[in-house]
Amino acid sequence: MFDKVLIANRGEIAIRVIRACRELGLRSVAVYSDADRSALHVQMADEAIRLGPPPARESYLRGDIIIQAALEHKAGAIHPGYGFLAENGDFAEMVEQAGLVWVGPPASAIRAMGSKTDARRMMAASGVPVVPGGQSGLIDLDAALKSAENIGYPVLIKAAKGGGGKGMRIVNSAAEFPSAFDGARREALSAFGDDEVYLEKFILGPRHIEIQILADKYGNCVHLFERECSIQRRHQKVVEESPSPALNDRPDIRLAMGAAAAAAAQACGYVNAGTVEFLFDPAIENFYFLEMNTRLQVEHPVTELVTGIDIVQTQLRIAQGETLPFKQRDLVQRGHSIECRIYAEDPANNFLPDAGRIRTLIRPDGPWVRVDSGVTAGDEVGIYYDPLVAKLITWGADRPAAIDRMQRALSEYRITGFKTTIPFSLWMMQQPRFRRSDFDTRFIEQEFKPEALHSAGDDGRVIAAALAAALTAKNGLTLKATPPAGRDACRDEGVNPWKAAGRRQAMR
Ligand code: MV4
Repeated sequence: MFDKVLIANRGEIAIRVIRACRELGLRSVAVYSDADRSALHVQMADEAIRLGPPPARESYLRGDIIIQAALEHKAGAIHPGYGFLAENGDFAEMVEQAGLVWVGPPASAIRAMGSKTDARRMMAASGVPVVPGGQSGLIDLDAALKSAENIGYPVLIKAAKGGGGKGMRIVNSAAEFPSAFDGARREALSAFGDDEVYLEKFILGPRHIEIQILADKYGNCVHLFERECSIQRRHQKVVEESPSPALNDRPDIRLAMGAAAAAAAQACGYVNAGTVEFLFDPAIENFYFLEMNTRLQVEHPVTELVTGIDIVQTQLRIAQGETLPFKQRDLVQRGHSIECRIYAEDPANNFLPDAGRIRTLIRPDGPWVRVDSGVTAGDEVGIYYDPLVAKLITWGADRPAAIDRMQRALSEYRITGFKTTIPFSLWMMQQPRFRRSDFDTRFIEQEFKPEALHSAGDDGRVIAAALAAALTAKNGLTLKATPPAGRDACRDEGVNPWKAAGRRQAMR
């Protein structure tokens, strides 16, 4: 049906899709902005096309140029990855109107789930549990106040076109309501161009658990079980895992959530890969539909490692018109998988985004360790795009084994040139509450103090980086040096960066 795929994305996810294409014998076409001219995804693809200047508006968001490029280069399909144009219903429609295959859900499903109020209504109508609240969008204060009284405080005001936590307001009493309502509407208008908001009962201390689904064009739909995504910071996920330890002694809830997700997908005529997000209230063991993400997600690898299903390959096969190659009864969760997102941010300084050229890059390796990365030594990590530089994923026979392996892998990881969240992830893996699965979406704000990363010795990373920097300066090495630059510099001096003082302390 198609034998060449244009990947309308960059970084690690573009590479992830290129790899799936190659494994399936499909040719790949990369696109790039001027900032990414020599990026890894451009080198790895069979062909590459320049889009425009670095800003996303002038490059990765230029749907018109991307479709034109696909046609000119005779790609038969477009895979959007995540972000950029992935959840743009108009773009999905334009792709198909151009006679290309869209490797994603129908534009109608993207649009249906883009309106949180429509999605809520649709889910409630198909028997999927939703958070108690109003069934429609609100613009009238008196009606909203009445609705809030009915629901009972605390209530949460959310933007109808929102998602990802922007424009939400918690309201504890009627007295606070009017100003919160105004504020939420103003924020919704400026962020999403629409001031419609709606109300939900505020669930205190929930866990965020989501279900991966796959649906083909013939009405077959399966779920690939759940991912635990409660470890977030300002609505940015940091650690994800599968299965969710919150459901380990509740296989009945896991089953019900999976069935609800498949029902949700079927309710909106879903095709391809998608994720249904739920809030799980551990206090009463209830779960509620939150929203549906109509794209491949960043954290898909943990599901791949516990189910053995290649989600991206399956996306491409579904788009080719194949029927799902497995049934629900063929699918099981085996062992445990964890992902740590590695961001170019300084965790000791309020996670401020950092930028710079990668001087040293040593990736962890070894059994049951996977690194999905979009960068290589010498690359400039800039300010134009998402600060995610890599995802480190481990698998273990059980959760403690996966966490121990993650800790081991994190302790091997060396990135210098800018600050990363590696030390933060290392801190997280050592937290007793994390290890006990005693956490909810508030964990980081409750437990993390930047001082935790300044503790004596840390893990030698600082020492190795300082040594590498000093020696690089002394020897006048060019910074474009191949990966072992920093390490060889250390080794020349008889210093082993893994044995630097204090590193043992970081290990449990
Ligand atoms: C909620 C909630 C509590 N009660 N809805 C945040 C992102 C958006 N997708 C929905 N979010 C929430 N909705 C009700 N009725 C708490 C959150 C929330 C949250 C959800 C998932 C993961 C992290 C979170 C952090 C803060 C708040």
